[in-house]
Amino acid sequence: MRIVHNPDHHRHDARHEMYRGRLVPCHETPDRLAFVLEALRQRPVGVLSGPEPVSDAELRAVHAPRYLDFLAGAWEAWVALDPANAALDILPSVWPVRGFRHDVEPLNFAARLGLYSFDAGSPMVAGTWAAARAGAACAVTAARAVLSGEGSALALTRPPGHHAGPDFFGGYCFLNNAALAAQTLRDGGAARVAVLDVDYHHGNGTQTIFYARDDVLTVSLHGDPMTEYPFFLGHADERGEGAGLGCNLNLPLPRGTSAATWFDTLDHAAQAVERFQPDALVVALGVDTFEGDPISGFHLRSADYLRLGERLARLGLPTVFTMEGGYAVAEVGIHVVNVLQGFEARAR
Ligand code: OKP
Ligand code: ZN
Repeated sequence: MRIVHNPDHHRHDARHEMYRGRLVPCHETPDRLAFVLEALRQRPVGVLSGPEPVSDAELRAVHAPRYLDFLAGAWEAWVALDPANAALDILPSVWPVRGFRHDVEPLNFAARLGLYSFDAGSPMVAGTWAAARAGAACAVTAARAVLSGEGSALALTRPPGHHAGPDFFGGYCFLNNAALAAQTLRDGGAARVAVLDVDYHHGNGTQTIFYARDDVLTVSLHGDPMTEYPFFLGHADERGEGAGLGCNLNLPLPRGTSAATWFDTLDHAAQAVERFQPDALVVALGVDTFEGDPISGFHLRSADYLRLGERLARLGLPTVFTMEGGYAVAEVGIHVVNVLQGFEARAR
């Protein structure tokens, strides 16, 4: 397994996210990746490398140019408002809901920030763009490695990506690494690609990016959006639209779901992937399904991640993993490496 590590991830090191009317410490922290690297030192299940560059054209295959321009210039615009802002994280506080216009990009920075976001939990700092762009490069590099015959690869990166849509950030995500990997696989010759999202939270960004397409199947099993973040997407009746009708599958599960039920549901997800007959698979790998996760509600235990890896390997597909959530920080490394080890044991 090839493991493409983001050398710039630590530049995204925000302080606070808005929660219940207060600014609370971020859950999505640089030490999450440090724990994965440490676990990989103890169990070297793959070969580490850095990312190759990603082009603007590759980013634009998934994200809107005006959104990319906004992200690239956000920190400078923020500091231009007031030099004192350099000591503060960027958080949005106004959004264009139903009836407001999305076609006109305002000049005001707070308004542009709101136009391109959907929550106040995803702070940006000076290094966010550099970190996110290097993460996108990891995802594209991992996909290129799989295209050139390596059986599997992991984009070992943060911030995560699966909540980021064509032109919006949120849920700690700015660029959709799983979607970029899937698009790279498509452009490199894979006629059909499946994205399987096993993070606790619905992969709303990935769903939205591919919703009208029949060349990329998106499958997500996740906490029921009636009670779980991101709340406004992820229901079972969202099946795709137009040519993409039937190419999106959501498998929402109640908060408190056991590992046994979760694995039964994973089987349904895996069968849907098999029916689609893809040439390659992208796994949006969140390990926030762990029973000890501080913000999630499923009950997987550490050994279950070995089983997850084995089940994914049974699909027998060239596979790109992208690192998504997981906030029981000290266990994130064990769980990610368990998935890779289970995958490699079965794939061999
Ligand atoms: C990102 B990923 C907790 C509120 C939840 C958003 C969760 C984003 C999860 N105070 N905030 O899917 O792991
Ligand atoms: Zn998550």
